[in-house]
Amino acid sequence: MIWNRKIECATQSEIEKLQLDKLRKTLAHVYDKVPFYRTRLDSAGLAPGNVTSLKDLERIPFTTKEDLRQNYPYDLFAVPLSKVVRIHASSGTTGKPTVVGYTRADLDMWSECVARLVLMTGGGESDIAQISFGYGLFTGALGLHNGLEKVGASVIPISSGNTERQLMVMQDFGTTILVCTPSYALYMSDVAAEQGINPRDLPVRIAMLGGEGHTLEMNAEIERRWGVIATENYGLSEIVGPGVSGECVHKTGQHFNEDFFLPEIIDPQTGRVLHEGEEGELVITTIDKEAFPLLRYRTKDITTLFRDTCPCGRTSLRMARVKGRSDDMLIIKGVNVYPSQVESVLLTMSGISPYYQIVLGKKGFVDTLEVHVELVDPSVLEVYSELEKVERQVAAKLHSTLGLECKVRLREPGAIERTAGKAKRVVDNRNA
Ligand code: DLL
Repeated sequence: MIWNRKIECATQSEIEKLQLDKLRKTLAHVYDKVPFYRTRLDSAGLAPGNVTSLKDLERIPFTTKEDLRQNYPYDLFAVPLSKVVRIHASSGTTGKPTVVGYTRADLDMWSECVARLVLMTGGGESDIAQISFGYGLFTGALGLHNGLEKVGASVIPISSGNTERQLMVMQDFGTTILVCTPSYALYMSDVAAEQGINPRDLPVRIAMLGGEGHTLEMNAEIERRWGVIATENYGLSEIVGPGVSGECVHKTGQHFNEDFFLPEIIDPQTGRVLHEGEEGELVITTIDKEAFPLLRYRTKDITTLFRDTCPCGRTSLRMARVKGRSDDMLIIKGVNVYPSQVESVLLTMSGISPYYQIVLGKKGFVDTLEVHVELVDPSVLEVYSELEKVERQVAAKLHSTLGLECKVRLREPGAIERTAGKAKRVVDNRNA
């Protein structure tokens, strides 16, 4: 399979024409089939037939996770269940999950999206892909699975966990593409080292990482440990799962599948639409889905969209690494901090490992921030003066970068919880 040059190298005006056409079809479809959207569009005074430009999108009200919850499980489906061939749900741990259905055509569209991402990382039919995301309601595993099969790779659906076995399979089956979260790639490399395996000696050549954010520094660390090219891909279950955007080998930002998903960036506070190049919350309208179309869905992910030439030749809109979720942004003593900023600082310091956790507390009425991070060499913990020195160095670097005083607690190797899925970076004890 080769990539879809017609779409991926289209001019902006060709794409916009296609987007408008698909948007109008989507609006007509949801207006007809989903009472929730009909009411919303009526109240905005927007009949689908009156949409004549992409600018009209701004007149459509946002859809939020709360709307999805209130229509649980199937009220936003735009086709009868007899046409739905797959059901997934969000990985949220609190409350009811959000439920997403796919028709056969939706699954084909999803595979196409993911196949593009695989091809742009340099993957293809001669690859052996080990999928170390959890199979189940989570979209990560099956999403990558179908896209990798579509390009003809040999897929190993191992799922997440049992890390020793993961390494054995990698070695024995000759895995060339590793698919997992960045946290799990990191953790697997530690377990490999414990077992006397140098991950660089394994046949893996590409790591397709997604499902959670990771900084450039963490990306470089994973590439160094594994001796691979590690690309990032992004998506969310409400929209499709993985396949919304992903990096090519040049890693100049994630190519956005804009012929399927129409993105906007808004100011998360006011909802005002921002220009390309400005940072804000990503909002997505699906324009090629049958079962579960979403209009102007607020992802809560903070990023930037931009357009410039990429050496790979693709002209698609690109998306910067996600800085964090708007609801993960910490406001400590009036300073805004994203966990990713802490990660960037920690990974540039020697002597400490990439395992960290941000612990929030309260002293009186004031929020406190502690950064717990593991040492590479546990003997530092035994020499108090040395321990204090390293803690002070890390705290000073965090202070100068974040503009915020925080306490650093160095921990012994292995003290911070490992994960085969998405890492829990923030522990909030403020209301404990
Ligand atoms: O995590 C879908 C996915 C799976 C994407 C595997 C890529 C690979 P959810 O469980 O619904 O779906 O979580 C979606 O995870 O809104 C982001 O906050 C975060 N996220 C996913 N990928 C990235 C990424 C899947 N590359 C939520 N960078 C999203 C930053 C990411 N955050």
